[in-house]
Amino acid sequence: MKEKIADIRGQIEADAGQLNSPEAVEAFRIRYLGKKGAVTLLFKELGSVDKADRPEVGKLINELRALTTEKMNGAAAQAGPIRSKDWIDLTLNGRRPAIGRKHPLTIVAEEFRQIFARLGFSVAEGPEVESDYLNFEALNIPKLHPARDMQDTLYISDELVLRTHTSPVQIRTMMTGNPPFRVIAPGRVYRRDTLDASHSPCFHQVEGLCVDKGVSLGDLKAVLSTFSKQMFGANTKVRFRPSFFPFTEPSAEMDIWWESSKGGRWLELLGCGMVNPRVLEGVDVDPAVYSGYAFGLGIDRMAMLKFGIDDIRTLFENDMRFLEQF
Ligand code: 2NL
Repeated sequence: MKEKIADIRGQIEADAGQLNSPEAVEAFRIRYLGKKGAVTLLFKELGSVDKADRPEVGKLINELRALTTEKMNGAAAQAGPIRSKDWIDLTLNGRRPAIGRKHPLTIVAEEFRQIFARLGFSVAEGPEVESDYLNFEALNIPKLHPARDMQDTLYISDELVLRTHTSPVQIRTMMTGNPPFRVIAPGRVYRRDTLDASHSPCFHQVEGLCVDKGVSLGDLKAVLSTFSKQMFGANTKVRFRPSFFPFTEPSAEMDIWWESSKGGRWLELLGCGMVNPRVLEGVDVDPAVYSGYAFGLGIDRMAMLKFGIDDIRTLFENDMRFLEQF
C-alpha cells in the first residue's frame, strides 16, 4: 500500500507540471480527486488495511490529497476559468426591442383630451352598440326624421344600432348625474358609408358638452376658439356659420383659416350649437334653469389635416410603413 501511495505521488508531481490550461486542471482534478480518482480509491482501500497500520497509511493518503489540491489550486489561479464553447461576448451591442409608437388618431385624441382637461372638462365613455332611443330619440331625432337618412347606420335589431355619434355618452352622463356637466366623449362611431379615400363606415369622433346655469353662445365661441388656437397655433382664425342640427338650437359650423402653398381657405372643422331645450327636458334637466352648448368633430379628419394624410383608409390598415412615420 505504501508503495502504491508513493507511485501515485510520483504521478501527481509529474502531471502537475503540465497544468497549463483550465481544461488540463479540470482533467487533473477528475483523475485524482473525482469519484473514481486515484486518491479517492486509496481512501476506499483504507478499510482493508491492517488495523495497526491504518493511522499511518491514512495520514499518508491525507497528505497526498492535500498535495493534489495545492497543485490544482496553484495551476487554476494561473490558467483562469473554463470558457464554454458558446460563451457570451458582453462587449457586443444589444438588440433593441421593437417598442412601437402611438397611432396618429391616438396622438390627436390625447392632445384633444389635454386641451379640454385644462378647460375643465372630464372624459366620458360608453358602448358602441347603443339603443335606438339614446342614439336618436333622446337627441330629438324621431323615427321618421330626415336626419336619420344622413346618419343611416348598421342595425343590430329594431332597437339596437351601432352608434352614429358619441352623443349618447353625454345623454347617459346627463341621465345619471346632476348639472353642472362638463364632459368630452371621444370614441369610435359608425355610418352607412362606402369606403373610399374620404369616407369610412367606421371613424372617430369627439363630442363635448357643457351644461350649467347661465351658459351662453359667447361661452361656446370662447371655448372653441381657445381650443382651435391651442390645437393649430396661437394665430389661428375661426369663423362661425349658421347651420342646423336637431339636437342644438341655434346651430353653427365652425371653420378655421387654413394656410397652404396655394394661399389659404376656410376649412370646416366642427359642428356646434346650444343644446336644444327638448334634449334637456328628455334627460330631466330644466331648460328654464339650465342651458348648455355642445359640439362634435371627426378625429380622423383632424389627424389627416394635422399630418397631411390624404387617404382615410391608411388610418385603419395598420401598415407599419405608414404608422412608423408618426
Ligand atoms: C356634427 C357635429 C355635433 C352635438 C354634436 C350634442 C350632444 C348632446 C346634445 C346636443 Cl348630448 N348636442 N352634440 C352638437 C352639435 C354638433 O356634432 O357635425 N355632427 C353631425
